[in-house]
Amino acid sequence: MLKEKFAVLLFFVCAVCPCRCQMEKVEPVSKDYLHERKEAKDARMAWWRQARFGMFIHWGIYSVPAGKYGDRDTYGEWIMHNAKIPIPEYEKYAEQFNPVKFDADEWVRIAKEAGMKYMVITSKHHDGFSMFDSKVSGYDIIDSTPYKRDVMKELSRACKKQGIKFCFYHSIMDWHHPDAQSEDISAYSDPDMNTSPGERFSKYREEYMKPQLKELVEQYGPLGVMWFDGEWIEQWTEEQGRDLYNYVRNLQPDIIVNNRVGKGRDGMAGEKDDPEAVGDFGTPEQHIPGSSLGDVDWESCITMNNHWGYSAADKNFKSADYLVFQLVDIVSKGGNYLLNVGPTSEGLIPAESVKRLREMGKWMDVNGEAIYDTKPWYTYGEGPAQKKSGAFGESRTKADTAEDIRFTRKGDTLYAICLGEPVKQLKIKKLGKDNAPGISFSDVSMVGISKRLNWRQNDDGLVIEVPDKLPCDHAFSFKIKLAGAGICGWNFDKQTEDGQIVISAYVENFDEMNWTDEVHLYVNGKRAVKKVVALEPKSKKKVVLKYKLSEDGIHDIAVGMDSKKGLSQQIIKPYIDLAGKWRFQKGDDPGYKRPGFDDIDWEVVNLPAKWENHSDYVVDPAFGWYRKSLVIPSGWEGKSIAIKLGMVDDADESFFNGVKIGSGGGMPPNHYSEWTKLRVYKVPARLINYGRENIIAIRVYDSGGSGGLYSGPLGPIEVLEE
Ligand code: FHN
Repeated sequence: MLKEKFAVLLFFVCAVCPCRCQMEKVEPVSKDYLHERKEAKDARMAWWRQARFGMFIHWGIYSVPAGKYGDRDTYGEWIMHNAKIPIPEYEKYAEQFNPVKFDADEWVRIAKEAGMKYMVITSKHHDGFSMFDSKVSGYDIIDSTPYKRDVMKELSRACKKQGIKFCFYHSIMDWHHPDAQSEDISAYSDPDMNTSPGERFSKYREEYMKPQLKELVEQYGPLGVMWFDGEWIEQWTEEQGRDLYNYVRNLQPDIIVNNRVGKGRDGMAGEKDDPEAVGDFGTPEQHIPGSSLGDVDWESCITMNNHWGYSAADKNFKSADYLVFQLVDIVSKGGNYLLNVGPTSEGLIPAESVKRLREMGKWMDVNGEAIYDTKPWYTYGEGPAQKKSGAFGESRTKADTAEDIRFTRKGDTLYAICLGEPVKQLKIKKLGKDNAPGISFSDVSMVGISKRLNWRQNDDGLVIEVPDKLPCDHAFSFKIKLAGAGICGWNFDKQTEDGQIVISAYVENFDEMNWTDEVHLYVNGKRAVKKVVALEPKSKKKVVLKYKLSEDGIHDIAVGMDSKKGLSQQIIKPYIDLAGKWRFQKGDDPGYKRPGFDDIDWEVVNLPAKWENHSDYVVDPAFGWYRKSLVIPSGWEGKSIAIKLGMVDDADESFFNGVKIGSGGGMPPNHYSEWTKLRVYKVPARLINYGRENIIAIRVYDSGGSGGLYSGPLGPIEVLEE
């Protein structure tokens, strides 16, 4: 308070003093937003959680070379770094950047008609070029290009006019700013310019990055989201992230900031399970989590082809069918879908992207209610595709049979979205009396068709009569009114070292009267645990069931009520997790795979952490051999096992007791498909020493030496029937 009084006094003194002395600017007291109350965060995030679908735009002067440099045309927005283009030469692209065909209203209309509710555009990518009017930098669209128009002003206005939330992407890493250089990011030919440890970086942060963020908020705000990136550089820390988070929230208190403001992202999976990590939502990249992340806010950002920035030669576009599938899969798991476009240097969104967005828009016009403002159901879905390849991030496999279902819910309305064309009848297994004991339905219809549908709930599924003519393509949403009370779903949470299993059963009462009943845990078909549960009208509860498994081997567990026990799940005892301590050695030697090889003085590393921290695009310490010894219980005698290795970039060769069990990638790998491929290798029983030590040896190597990425999951070992 005193400080403000002094400032006002000083103002009057100087206002009249001819010397026009430098007025001491009184910085407003900055508020701490790192410990925000849940209600306040919920209110701030509400629009974002309802939106579910946004447009990501990677646009910059890298669209001028459009992926081509020298004899390679596979570059994208990283062309300056990957083609090692010296700064003076790269700056020339700005002089050629003249997007005369740019039409802000058209871009926003394309996003809006696709069903997107917000737009996140690159204000500055890693190349350091500012695509907005910055007084802090001359390396921007106004001062360095012949175009000289403030495209961000036009876009923010068009978004406002059309009711789309305008948001910015901003890169912390900056290859162009002399104070942001570092050993591994050295773009200047003059070696002195390439080292800016500590103090020079903080100068970049305080005197360049923060002032630019202020310009973005003040010149184009209010903004929806500030989407940071490039946080993996060693100069950046979680502490700086917390400070920057507060700085941006103080500029605009209701802005949303992603977790890449700090170090909360773990590689491409996007989310460290550290609730303290700064940032409002997780950011899986080119990846869709295998299941719902509960009430964690997350958003998958995904390219339409293989590049974020415009790369003329890259025609590897995903189909509209696949894009609709990704949207439904993501929303059924409680996430947002940020789908990318890479406009040309003329200012056009590529025709292939526009065509697919239009197709998605037609689908959203019919099915939007099953997407917007929905929450995940207790289980995200069912169907063969799920079994076939686990998480869907890894490849272009698509769930597309009529048995592949995704669920979303809005209050006591459940949407069952069918990912393949149902003919005559559709059976939803997870809504059968067995699988959802006590739960019933009062009405079933199809989104896009007004008339009510005939249905019956059998023990093994809810069977719906499907109309002959379907209201749309790609995926089909059934609207189901929930009634009754009972078990909506259950989840195997964990198994402790000593074999105690912990299961959560989700019980809900959709009716207007009180409800009481028993929830049972069945182990190998026998009732092992029972719990009495009472629920008031329209309420729900999580019921935790615990049981100690005695025998080693495969156990069937199921949760149910009065002898109605639904889908069972196999639990393997003991639980052998491959995550954890492994021995690591760089380099390559054929002896490294041999079971008897003495690896005692190899480095002990933690997996997958060592790999996940490897996601910084530099050639790297993570390539080499990994070995782990493990005892396979004699209780599994004669059984083959499956080993899950997650996603390796670009290539791996894996051995069990010295025998090759699988490999992914290879030379030259098509790294855009390989690094998203989940490795699951089978080990036939004949290779296994039951009750004794076995050795897994993995060689992880890279193709172009231009770095790579990796993320879990790793294990647990699965026991196969045969
Ligand atoms: O390096 C960037 C990449 O160019 C692109 O911007 C993506 C989008 O999420 N993020 C970084 C890679 O994680």
